[in-house]
Amino acid sequence: MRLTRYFLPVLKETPAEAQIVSHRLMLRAGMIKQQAAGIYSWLPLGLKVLRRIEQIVHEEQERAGHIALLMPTLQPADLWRESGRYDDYGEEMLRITDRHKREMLYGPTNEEMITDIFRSNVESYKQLPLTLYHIQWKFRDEVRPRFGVMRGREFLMKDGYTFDIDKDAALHAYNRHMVSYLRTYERMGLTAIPMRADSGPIGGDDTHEFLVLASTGESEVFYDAAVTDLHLGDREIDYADRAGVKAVCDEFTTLYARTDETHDAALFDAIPPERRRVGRGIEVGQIFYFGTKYSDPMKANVVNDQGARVPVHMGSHGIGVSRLLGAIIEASHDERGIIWPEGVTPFAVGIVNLKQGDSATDAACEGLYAAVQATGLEPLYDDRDDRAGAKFATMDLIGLPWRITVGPRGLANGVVELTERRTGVSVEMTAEAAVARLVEIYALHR
Ligand code: P5A
Repeated sequence: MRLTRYFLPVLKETPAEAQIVSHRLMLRAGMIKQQAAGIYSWLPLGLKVLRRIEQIVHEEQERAGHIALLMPTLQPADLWRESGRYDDYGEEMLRITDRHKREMLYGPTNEEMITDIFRSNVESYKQLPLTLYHIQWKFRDEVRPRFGVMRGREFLMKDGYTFDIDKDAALHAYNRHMVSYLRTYERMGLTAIPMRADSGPIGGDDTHEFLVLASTGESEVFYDAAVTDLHLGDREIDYADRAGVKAVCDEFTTLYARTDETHDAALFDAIPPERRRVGRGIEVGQIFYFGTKYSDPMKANVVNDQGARVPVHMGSHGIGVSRLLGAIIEASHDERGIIWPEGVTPFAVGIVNLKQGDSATDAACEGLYAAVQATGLEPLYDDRDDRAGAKFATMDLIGLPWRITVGPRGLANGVVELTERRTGVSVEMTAEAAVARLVEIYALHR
């Protein structure tokens, strides 16, 4: 993409309404525009990151054997009457009446609808286990929408639903989700810690939230510092291996890590004092096992191997896809702007032309632009006729992890400059070497 042909409405001023850094930077970098309280348009740069996050979520869900579908945003109220949640959900639910006076709602989550799909189509235990998920917009009429996409009213969620014949199988589905989520967050450059949590309106006894540590987080968290050293890395996971998947979950949930909802002071005090931490965290996902809470009232039964009809054991598993943009920025920025981890960056590299209009420099930039594209990576070429300082400021603000600077002086020596956004370290090399280096770097994030 050439910047002169792109739509990147960056703001010079810091927007007064934004209280936290991720909200400020998303507005300044021209990623989102607020349309009403907690409701945003996704401008091209914001949409690109959102799509990258979705892509990682899809890849990791498919890897775990989970199947994508797509349910609508609007749902009939009657389904929610069947589960008893229509009245329970309260004012957070946006209720709508259509022209035929039928009661509808904008879905805050999809347990009822997926249970309806299941009961209409699945008869036998032989069709289990089954995990269906989608990535779809949700609406929750939060009292205090704030912090930009972090607590929106309309927000994008990945929500997956598991159907199993018994509790053991359902807990394996729960564990599979925990591991697939750990992989998902790591690919986004995040450390998200699973913490025992409270189930709220979704229900059930077994539930973990995934928290990214950040001083601006809405949840208070208590943890053993050693949990922050745990990483999945590139180990192979066999999602069919119940014991193996459980062992990974045990590794990540044995050390103390809880939110204020489930905090236990006695257990916390048992941690060696130098490892005790109290902080704040951003909830980027939550998983639930709730047994037959929905399958019982909604009669989602299957025939078991004894020929009896039994309600299925269910769980639901969510990732805050749009919230993740805010969480990643909270975890990765400096005073000049965003620093995207390679896994989610909107463009692989920024190309800065220091002397637009100089034929040799323009030609070198064009050649580099084509060479990067030929590798399958996407460059953003700042081809504006502007000062070097202004170009660097834009690149730093929008946070591309790598920048190649091309100017007449370097070209006279046959080199360009490759700069890492995170460290600010610049290295001179030939244009070919810079492209080869980028290919190496991004191969690690596929
Ligand atoms: C699990 C999937 C559920 O709704 N039902 C389907 C279950 N869980 S949850 O914890 O309530 O939401 C899942 C994740 O969605 C994000 N989230 C939000 N993101 C932005 N703005 C909001 N108002 C908002 N509310 C929830 C969180 O990341 C949460 O973990």
